[in-house]
Amino acid sequence: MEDKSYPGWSDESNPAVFTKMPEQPKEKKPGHLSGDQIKKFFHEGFVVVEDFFSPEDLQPCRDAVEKLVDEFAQNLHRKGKIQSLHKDKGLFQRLGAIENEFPGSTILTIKQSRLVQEFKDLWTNERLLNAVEQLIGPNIMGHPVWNLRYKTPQNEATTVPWHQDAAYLENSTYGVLQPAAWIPLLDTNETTGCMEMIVGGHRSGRVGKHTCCWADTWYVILPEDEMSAALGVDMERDRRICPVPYGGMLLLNNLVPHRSLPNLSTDIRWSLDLRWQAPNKPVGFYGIRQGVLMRSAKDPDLKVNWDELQETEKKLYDPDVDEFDTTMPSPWMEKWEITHANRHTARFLEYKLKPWN
Ligand SMILES: O=C(O)CCC(=O)C(=O)O
Ligand SMILES: [Fe+2]
Repeated sequence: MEDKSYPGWSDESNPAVFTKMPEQPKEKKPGHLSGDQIKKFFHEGFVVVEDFFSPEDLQPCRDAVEKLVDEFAQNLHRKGKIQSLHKDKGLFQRLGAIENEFPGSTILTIKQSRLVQEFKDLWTNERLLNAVEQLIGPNIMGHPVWNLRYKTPQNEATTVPWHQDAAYLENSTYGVLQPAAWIPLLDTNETTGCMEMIVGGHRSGRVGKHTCCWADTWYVILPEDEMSAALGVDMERDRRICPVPYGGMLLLNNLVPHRSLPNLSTDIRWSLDLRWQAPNKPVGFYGIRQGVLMRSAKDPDLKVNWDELQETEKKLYDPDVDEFDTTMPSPWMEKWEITHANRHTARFLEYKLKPWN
């Protein structure tokens, strides 16, 4: 018997939202995807677009990450958590060395999640928004969930198990197309830990029953047998490992199941994931942040007001908590059955009782 008692469970099914291509822009614009690429996005649930970004688009992000890591190291050093600043190490090594000296550093960097100007520029990159317009139409809002991922070598906390992105958000988004661009800052492949996708896993228009949490992480999991039963996919036939070279991106929708593979290399696999959706639909981020309008058909000169992304009074984390706390209490922990409790779920239960929730 299907257990319907978890708040995340829904028998809603919205296949057309995720499989039907919208009307295409009349005029051809820089960055536009080919007809085949758009068809692939809607039919397979994702598409790898190689050679999309120039080094001028991505180098500022690499530099910004380097600066963020430097500031992070300086802070740990000042507070006596690390003895060495590891300044001799470059972008692909330094955070790994810091993590070795002060385990949990990788998690602390995510919790900071600072949206610096360079990431804003990439998110609103003209050519990228032209491509997004082909997927969702001319009114475009940036979705409040974005990540800089720093997959340090052999680190469990950054190996994301099978999931549909919708499982992390409120049920009100189960029928909202929210395309994501996954943009690596180096060549990614099976060794550095690229993504693995389930071709066509979005076609049923459903969200499978996820559970929480995987190992010592805050991630939800879509078990393989549930994926086959609920979404009608064949785990052996439909899985695809998706290497994405530097300069390329993987575009995916929020119902296609995917996971990220472990990083077996000695380099950090840095990537950014950015999302968009139509502005008149719910973003489903638990009232923590709203979206930010990036394009409006009515107002071609729209200036992006980044203040729209500011956190509301609801916080993801306790503002007074120890800055070196490495737990990630997360709102989706309430959506799914906790089949594996850990320090993150324990902290979530504790936080729920706090006044800002
Ligand atoms: O980058 C990863 O390891 C996982 C990314 C992911 O699941 C996403 O961007 O939706
Ligand atoms: Fe994801």
